[in-house]
Amino acid sequence: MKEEIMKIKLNKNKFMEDYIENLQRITLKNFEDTSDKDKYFALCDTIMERINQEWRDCKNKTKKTKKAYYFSAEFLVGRSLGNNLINLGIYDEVKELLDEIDIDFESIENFEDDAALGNGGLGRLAACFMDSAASQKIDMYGYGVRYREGLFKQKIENGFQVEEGDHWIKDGDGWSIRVESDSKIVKFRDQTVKAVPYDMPMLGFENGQVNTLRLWQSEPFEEFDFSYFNNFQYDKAVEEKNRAEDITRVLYPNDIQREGKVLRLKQQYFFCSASIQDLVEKYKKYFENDLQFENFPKYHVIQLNDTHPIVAIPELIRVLVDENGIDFDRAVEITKKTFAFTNHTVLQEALETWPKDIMLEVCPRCFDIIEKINDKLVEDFKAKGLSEEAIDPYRIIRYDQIRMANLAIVMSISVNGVAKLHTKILKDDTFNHWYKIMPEKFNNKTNGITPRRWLVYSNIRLSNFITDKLGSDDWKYDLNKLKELEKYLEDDKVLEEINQIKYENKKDLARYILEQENIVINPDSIFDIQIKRIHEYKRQHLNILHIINLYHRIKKNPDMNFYPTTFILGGKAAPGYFRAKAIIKLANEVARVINKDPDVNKKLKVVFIENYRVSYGEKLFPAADISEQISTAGKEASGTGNMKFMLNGALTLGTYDGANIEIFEKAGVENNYIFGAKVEELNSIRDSYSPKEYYHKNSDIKDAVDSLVSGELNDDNSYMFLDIYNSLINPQGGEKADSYFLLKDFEDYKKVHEKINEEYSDRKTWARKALKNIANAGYFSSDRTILEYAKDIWKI
Ligand code: 6GP
Repeated sequence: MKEEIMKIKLNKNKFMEDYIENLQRITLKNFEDTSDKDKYFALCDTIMERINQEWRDCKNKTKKTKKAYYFSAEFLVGRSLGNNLINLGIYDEVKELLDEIDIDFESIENFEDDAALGNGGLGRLAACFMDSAASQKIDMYGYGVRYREGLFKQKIENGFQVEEGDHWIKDGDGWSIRVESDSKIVKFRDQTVKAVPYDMPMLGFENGQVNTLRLWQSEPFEEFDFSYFNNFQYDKAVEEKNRAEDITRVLYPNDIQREGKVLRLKQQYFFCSASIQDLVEKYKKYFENDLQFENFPKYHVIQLNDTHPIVAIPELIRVLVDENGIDFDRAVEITKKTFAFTNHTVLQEALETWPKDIMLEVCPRCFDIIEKINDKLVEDFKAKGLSEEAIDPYRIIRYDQIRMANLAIVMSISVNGVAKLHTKILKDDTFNHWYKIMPEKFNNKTNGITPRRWLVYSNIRLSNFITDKLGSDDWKYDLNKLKELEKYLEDDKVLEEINQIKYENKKDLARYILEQENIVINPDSIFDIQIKRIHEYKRQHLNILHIINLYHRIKKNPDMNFYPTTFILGGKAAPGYFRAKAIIKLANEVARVINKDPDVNKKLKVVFIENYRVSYGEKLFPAADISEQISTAGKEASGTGNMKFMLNGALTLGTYDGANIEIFEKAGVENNYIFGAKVEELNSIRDSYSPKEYYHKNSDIKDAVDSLVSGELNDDNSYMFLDIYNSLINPQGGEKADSYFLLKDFEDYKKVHEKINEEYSDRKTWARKALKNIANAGYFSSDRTILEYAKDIWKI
């Protein structure tokens, strides 16, 4: 294995020469006069030149083998510079080289804007998969959208979230190549646009493999419509251009929640149509002499990342039938063998349905095709003697709504969930009717994360320590090797080193937080971190209610035995999700009150991170003692932040949910902190649950909940805290009280926090638990996940 691994050879002198030359050439400035921005872009260029040969080789090699195509509306890539240097195996060398000419690498790195072309888990998973596929030498191409504006930037003003645009490429894009000649025409009912691909190299880890992430940008079909110009209708010409560019102008900022807008379906159809055309066109070219569309699935498998790209299914049929003269039934058979579908959440509000009229407005031919598939399906069920009622859950179209997941399940070779429990819920509940008639399609692929970005790059101390202890860096290629670290479980010196590394990372984070948030935190305190999108099911408000109650208890009893703790929260709320924004306001208000209170602020600190994003995460994960994973059981499909924390030696404080369960399984329940009701219990009490009972019986719960409306906390007349209060015990307008069971789990959560607080002082035992977690994180490498997709689903 190792022999195959080939670093891109770095000829230091040549690199330096090229770099300086690029710098001066692209800026027309002398070296001394160049800015950080200039230096950053010249570095991108110099690296892109170095990988060009490998990239071309990968694009042109072994054309006639099966390849995987990952269709996703989101790729949350983050920054690329550091990661690319790591994967090329030249990170340290380049850093040194720049140092020699007095360039501070960190400020250049900080110049790069995150490519935030995704909302959260689903998009970041896609990016981890790109890294792992290349690192495992799997030919996988990503297809998506090149949003001009990525996920909004979050400002916190007076404790409220305020959204700002994220024009991430305003200064240029050092990592993409515009491939004009591969442009496609995409036709909507009311407009025709040009889809222009921008290719980003996806580098394997020290192996010479370069896969491609192809993102489509929407542009006017003809740059200027001269007929308008000739008629002096300039406005009209500009309007057309804007209308075309609108399609990929901005990423919809809803995570989980669907967005039933025409423009959203246009985005989906836009990138799916361009991508399908791309595949079919290339196929025809390569198989010119022996063109049989029956063989298309022998060479292509398309993985659909949730419901967003499902419209690619009717689009493939359309292209085969309308543009290549294939008979409809044959086209359906070919298509059925080509697609595979991943579901990423059981929350009903995410399962996309499109109203017939919207689909007719965007891509009428796709509606035709879906209708035919639906008719055939219903006919088959009727032939088998099923009643109308029994057929109902299977219908793709019902009451003029198109149920995209049903379309994907009928038309795919595989349906998978993203953690064991999640897949079980899909089978037993969400898609149970399908599971009953096609059990063989259903399978689990527990998520993973790339160890390159989330350990090698972001936690250099721990990474070097592991290499040192294991005597080689083989673990970077096979993360299961971390298991060997268990030989140090009883080695006091090594355990001390683990604590020391964590401590250094916490000092780094404290410095960064002081710089960014202007809050002083103490690296000797416990760092307890919850970072993820803000959502009721993730229960950040459980965390905050507990902090409020803790604050009150410390105030009442200043001598209470308590290990100083810093609670850190971060995450964005969808702009239209009032209650999630209320949770952000609450976190900031609680932080304000506690941090300024001299009675407690030596023991308790609360930080709300502004604008949490991939690059901020790279600083937070390495510095955590406690990883908060406290979703209502059954709601978090998997979670992947939980894996990043584990790999970096944090202990999980979590519910029996998503991949937490598998983390507990691998690292041992005794090395983590589990609390809360299991999904079976919640299912059994769902109808009888009364949060008021908990509220009245438990004085700590009452204390915390009442503080929402007591006047102690100020929501600036936004009624936000009242809204949270009502959601818990005083539901309005048909809503169910506390549907995420915060009050039910509160006492248990409080107890487990007490346990953590007590046990943290035994530093050696703590380090041993951290080591247990690190040593057993190998399973959660996305290398393992992607190999499972390749073997079980893609058969490549
Ligand atoms: C997320 C899930 O909420 C998260 O649990 C999982 O780890 C992640 O996907 C990757 O599988 N789902 C989404 O982000 C989403 O938008 C439609 O689902």
